[in-house]
Amino acid sequence: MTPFPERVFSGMQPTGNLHLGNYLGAMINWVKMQATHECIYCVVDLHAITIKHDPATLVGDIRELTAAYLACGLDPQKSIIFNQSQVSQHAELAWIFNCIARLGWLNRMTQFKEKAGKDREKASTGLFVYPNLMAADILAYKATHVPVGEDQKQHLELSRDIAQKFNNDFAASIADHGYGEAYFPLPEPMITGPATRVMSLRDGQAKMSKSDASDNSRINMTDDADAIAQKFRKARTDPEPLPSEPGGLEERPEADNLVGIYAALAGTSKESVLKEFGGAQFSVFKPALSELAVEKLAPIGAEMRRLQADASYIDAVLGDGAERASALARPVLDGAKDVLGLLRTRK
Ligand code: AQP
Repeated sequence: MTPFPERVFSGMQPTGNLHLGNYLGAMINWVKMQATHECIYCVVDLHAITIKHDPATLVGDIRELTAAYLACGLDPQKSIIFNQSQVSQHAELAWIFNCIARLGWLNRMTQFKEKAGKDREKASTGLFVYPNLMAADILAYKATHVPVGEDQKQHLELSRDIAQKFNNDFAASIADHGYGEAYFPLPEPMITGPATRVMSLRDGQAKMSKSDASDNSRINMTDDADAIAQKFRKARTDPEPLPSEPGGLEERPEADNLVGIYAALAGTSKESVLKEFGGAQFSVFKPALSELAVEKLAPIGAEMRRLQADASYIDAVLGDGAERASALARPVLDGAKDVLGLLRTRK
């Protein structure tokens, strides 16, 4: 396979309610990767319109998510930060991928089934082909590494299948155009955050999620100290004290989740959390967890509020990022068109 230079791409939807799972599962990793890689971080607003949305709030949600990126430590000098709809190559490449991906592949996507719910016939076709747009987001930059939470593993596999099929189906044309053996890399999922699957505070079997109707199920990045303490106080648990070894968390999903959150926030392991709290009741552990969460999240929330008050700064970051992203994506899309045999008369 042609070697591709390492490049990181990831994104989040501006659908509000950014939560601790998004932070621990993805964002923490994104920040770290800036030190070692060329990184591109996108606010994927075209994905946000695959479900019912309110045009009156979307712009604010885009700015809020951008403020969260910056407040968590993404640096627009080091990384490219932009919103997807300002770089038209994403949508164009997604159309090409609509013609590459097979219906059977998309029919297997569990996230579509969950999000479409019982009334699948009423889901938008955009929601169905969402993974093709995600593949385009990544491959428009020939990105090689994609840091995400565990729930995105299946979509990443589909991105790899699309890249592989494009490379196989058009191998001769790819070689004729001087691109060697492969036009697109097979992007690697990086599911390596401190907590790749943070669970709901109300149900240890369900993922913490933006769309859960219960706000008590998640810690939002904008929650204040009182809300955080109240949500952890109300978090579902069992009546047993904490065990002193991680093995004792098996069959105790709620306890396992809270210990995992503590470990991720403290930058340590579950084992060392249990060394400290083994034998303790939740009445002792939950306040300690709240205190730690407030210590880590309050500065981020405050910085988000400060940045959000300056919409022109946020817009300038996104505008500059979109220019830089377009400059990278344009030749990739042009090359894909050449490989497909489409005629380009405009430079
Ligand atoms: N609970 C989670 N634990 C760890 N990582 C998580 N992620 C999401 N939930 C958890 C990761 O965060 C990023 C969010 O990407 P997105 O905004 O495109 O996804 P989304 O579907 O809008 O966000 P949610 O929170 O998953 O909302 P729901 O469940 O309502 O659809 C991804 O990297 C994801 O893996």
